[in-house]
Amino acid sequence: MAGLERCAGARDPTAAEECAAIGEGARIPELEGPQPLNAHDYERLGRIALNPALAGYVMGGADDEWTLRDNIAALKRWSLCPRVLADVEHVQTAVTLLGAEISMPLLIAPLAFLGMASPSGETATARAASAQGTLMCLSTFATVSAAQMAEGARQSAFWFQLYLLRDRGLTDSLVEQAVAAGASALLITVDAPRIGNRERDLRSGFSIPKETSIPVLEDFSGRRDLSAVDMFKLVDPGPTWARVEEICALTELPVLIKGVLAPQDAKAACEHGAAGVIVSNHGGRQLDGACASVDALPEIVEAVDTSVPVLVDGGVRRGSDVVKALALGAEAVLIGRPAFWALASRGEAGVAHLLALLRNELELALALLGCTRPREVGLEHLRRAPVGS
Ligand code: FNR
Ligand code: LAC
Repeated sequence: MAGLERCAGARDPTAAEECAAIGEGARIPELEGPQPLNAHDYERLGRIALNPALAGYVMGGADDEWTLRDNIAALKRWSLCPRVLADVEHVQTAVTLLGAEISMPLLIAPLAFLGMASPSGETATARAASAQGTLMCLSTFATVSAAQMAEGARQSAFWFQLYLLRDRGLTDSLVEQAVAAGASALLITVDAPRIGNRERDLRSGFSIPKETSIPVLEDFSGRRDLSAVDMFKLVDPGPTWARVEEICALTELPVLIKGVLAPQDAKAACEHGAAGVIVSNHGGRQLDGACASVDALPEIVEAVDTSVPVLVDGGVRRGSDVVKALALGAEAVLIGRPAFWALASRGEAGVAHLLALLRNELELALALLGCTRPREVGLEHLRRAPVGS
């Protein structure tokens, strides 16, 4: 499809205008059309590639979207303080996380319904992540089962994201299926006992067409188009840490708890068997007014005191955002929406390209900061940006 002509036919006029500004730039052979240079370009392309209701589901947050915006703003409230003459001829981005080496401290967060962005959504995303030396987290609300994804994305390491469902037998069987399919970690999302109030979806009538396969629903008879609210009726609002312990006892895999903002909960996660904590407010999609995830990070890092790795997500769009998260004590970050946009606009090649762009940005940010590897970044590299900046 011709790039800029495609922008002209876009369904979202603002996105079309912004997309035209991307221009042709340096060409990436396997990508047609406007050449994205960064995650923002992918957002513009993704917004025109998807129908408005699905694009709204992806970009949206809860209520007035304060937390959604604050995730981005909070990263900008920090500025970087580089060191010089530090011999940065050889900079490497690879890190070891839970015993496995990945090419950079950046993973793809769990994202529901990736098959609505591109026909082989989850599989393509897993392959792209693996090709770039990192991994993706497969959502409970994926459009393929863990076994199907593993079949299509052989050799691709992945983590499995678990929602604690009302049906405990089904929840346990999801864990078994993920283990059998070769997941290398589980992450239990705990910030969504109910779905947040997403008014974009209410206005647009966003729904998951009945033709879209959602394996976790396969037992449901009389399937119709479903809203995200319908999907969350599967999720148990009742579990406590005891249920986390039960899940930990089901598997040898490391279990991480995703969606923690309070240091007390991070401590509790460690006490109840978690192998890691993911500081997250679900990309601003749950409790609006919740603090930005990077603002919650330092106290959580202090609370767990190196006993387990702390990861963070929300608003990461640049390599310089990654180094800020590292400086605040995160071992790695996850990206959500940018991967959805890249998949929607350019499929597997787009996701791989987005990850390559972010890794290059990270490598450059490390060099310019005076660091040769991610672990060298520390609080000494951060300053509070002047108020109002
Ligand atoms: C999500 N997120 C999410 N989280 C989760 O634990 N299970 C899931 O199925 C989903 N699904 C999902 C769909 C879409 C469209 C979005 C945008 C987000 C939350 C996700 O894992 C992550 O926490 C945020 O997306 C991170 O914020 P950014 O990077 O999108 O700003
Ligand atoms: C979301 C889910 C599915 O945020 O986690 O839409």
